[in-house]
Amino acid sequence: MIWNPEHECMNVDSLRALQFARLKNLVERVYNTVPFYKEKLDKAGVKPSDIKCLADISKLPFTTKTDLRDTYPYGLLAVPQSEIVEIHMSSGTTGTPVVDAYTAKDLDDWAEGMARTLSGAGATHNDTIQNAYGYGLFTGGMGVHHGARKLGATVIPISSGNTQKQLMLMRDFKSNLFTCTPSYAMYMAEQAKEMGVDVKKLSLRAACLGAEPWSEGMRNQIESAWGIKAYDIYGLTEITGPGVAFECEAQYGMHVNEDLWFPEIIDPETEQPVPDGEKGELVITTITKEGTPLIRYRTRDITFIITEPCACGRTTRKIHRLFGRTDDMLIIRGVNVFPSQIENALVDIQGVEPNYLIVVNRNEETHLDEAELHVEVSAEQFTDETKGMEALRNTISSVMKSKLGIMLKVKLVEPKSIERSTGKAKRVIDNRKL
Ligand code: DLL
Repeated sequence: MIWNPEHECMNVDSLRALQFARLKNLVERVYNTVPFYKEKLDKAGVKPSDIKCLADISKLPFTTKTDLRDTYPYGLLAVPQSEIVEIHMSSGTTGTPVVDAYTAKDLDDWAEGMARTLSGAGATHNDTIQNAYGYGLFTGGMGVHHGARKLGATVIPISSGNTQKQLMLMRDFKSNLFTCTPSYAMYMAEQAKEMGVDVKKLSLRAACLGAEPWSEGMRNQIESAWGIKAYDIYGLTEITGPGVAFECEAQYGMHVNEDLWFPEIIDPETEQPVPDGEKGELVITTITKEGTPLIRYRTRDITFIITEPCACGRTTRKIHRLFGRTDDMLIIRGVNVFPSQIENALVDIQGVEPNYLIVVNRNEETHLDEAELHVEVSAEQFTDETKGMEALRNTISSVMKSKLGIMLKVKLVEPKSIERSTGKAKRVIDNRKL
């Protein structure tokens, strides 16, 4: 179902005109109200009046995560604090959180983005949505919640974890759709099997999964384990949260809610825009945001704009499933490796689970990087017989060599020995002191 045909199926010229009007208004607003932006634009020699068409967006300077940290907590507010009704934040590696502050109108836009997202997965006001994203400062829980309220569905705010109760409520309240990270969806299915619960007998039709990279292979596994359709959804705290982009029934690429969040793809090195269809870093401008608007925010996420029109009828542009983040990319002996590539390769190998951990060390003597890939063997395959395990290890090694171009030391570990996550899974332990 298309939640908002007026905006989601808008004539493209009208959509560009709307985006331009909103962009112009945004630049004027922040220039006049946020000293940080006035300084940034002055330094770049750009005045709001220089924005004469949508393409002029490329004249504007980028905003980065460091800018957000440097202005913590409220340095980017574009409205009086009395107008802020909710805040969220995420903490990253340095510990200083990045903050997103919302006015009532911002919450409404967020709910709109999420209502479109849930509708994209087929949800209607008749459905019961079990929300297993974490509630709190993380945007997953509240984002789905606001969207489900707008849709008029019944929302079960169970939050993440407590798998036994998740399964019980799915059964008792006949949940039709659930939302969580892909790794938690896998884990729940695994637990259900152990508890003797047949999840295919539940009333579930679909799941909206995101907040971490996952692969097509993982999608297939989740869909067949649950007997549902699994949809990819995307967003980030800085840019409001989930609801920025979502998959429709075509399940190929995520429609960006671009009347609210304007996307660009740039080459992360040269910082120049790349043509549609070419991979690069996603940059987003929050064209309607009031609380903490962001101009040309560098997401660090790698994707491309899909050029073919979508059969679903939406005219909003789609981004491809994410390839990873520029800052999660491991450079092992000069070769760029994304954890999601490893997952993609693993799902095709018989006898292993897509549960893995990459441990990277730097050899003290040779100063070379050594990556060890810990892979869980499936319960059916696991034996004490060394020959069989040795053969499996060799298979994984050679698949990695041919798909990633590097030799990884492979360590097979016992079924269920890699820590499970009810939120975002941790895939990399980097012990290098870089
Ligand atoms: O993860 C928001 C969210 C919640 C999205 C629920 C989807 C569902 P953050 O914690 O700020 O916000 O993390 C944002 O997670 O920049 C991506 O690197 C990654 N990410 C989010 N969705 C996807 C996805 C939420 N579908 C960061 N595929 C983003 C791959 C994703 N990576």
